Amino acid sequence: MPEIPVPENPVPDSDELAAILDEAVRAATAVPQLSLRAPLDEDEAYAVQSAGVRLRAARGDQVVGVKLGFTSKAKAEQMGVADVIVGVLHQSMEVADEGTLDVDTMIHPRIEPEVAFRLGAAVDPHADPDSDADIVAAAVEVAPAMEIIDSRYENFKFSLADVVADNTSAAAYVIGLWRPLAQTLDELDLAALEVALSVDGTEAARGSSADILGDPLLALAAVKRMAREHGLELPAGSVILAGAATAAVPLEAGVTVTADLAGLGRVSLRTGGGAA
Ligand code: 0L1
Ligand code: MG
Repeated sequence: MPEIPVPENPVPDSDELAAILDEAVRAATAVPQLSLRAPLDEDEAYAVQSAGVRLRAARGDQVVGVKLGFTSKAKAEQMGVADVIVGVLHQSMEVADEGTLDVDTMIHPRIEPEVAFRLGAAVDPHADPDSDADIVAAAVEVAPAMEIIDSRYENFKFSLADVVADNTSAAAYVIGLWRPLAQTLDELDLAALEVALSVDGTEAARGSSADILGDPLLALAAVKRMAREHGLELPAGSVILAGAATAAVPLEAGVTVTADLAGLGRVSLRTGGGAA
């Protein structure tokens, strides 16, 4: 009888890979890059991300929105990528404005100032694929925001597929006061807001909302396209994090971090944790 060869290292499926990252989140312990264990293409990486979203949803951690990554030219060039990436925001990731985030629940968190939008109506990503008019009309509110990213990989080191599988490092977010988008656009040029990130009152990073795809409003079209390509839904109420306006800053315990987006407003959080 011919011998059937047994592969020495069978490629784990997306549920197994998602479980590794999920456990890394829950244990706040970094893991080796998935791509070192098995080569992943972009579709496989998004399949791992979706499997991770299902794991959280099965625990009752609802999906509340989406986020874009690699929206700044500098970060995209650094990663050698030509397109944005998309991740999923869960209810448990939300921190109230001026609230407290326990950094001991994270591995090596970093924080970045962002612009957030909220959809007042559902958008079908497959409707009118060449137009962004529906998502622009559905985006009724805008707010200053900060995202906390926390790569689940050792040394915050990853390939493009790794970071997509890891839900684009999404870990937490905080949103300031929502304002009506239409009125805000009459008063402000959303593409030219000066943005400052400070830690305990000392400036840690400065940039411009122009760093977000040239104009944060362009994130809406990008979100619709990425949702269509990667099977995400955009129900009414969805929060959209458009991208970072400065480089991300390491987040320590026992500090207050504030993002000031000139004209749009400010948002802040305190950090707890740091127990020896
Ligand atoms: O939100 C972001 O721009 C981060 C995307 C993932 C890359 C990273 O973790 O730095
Ligand atoms: Mg971000």
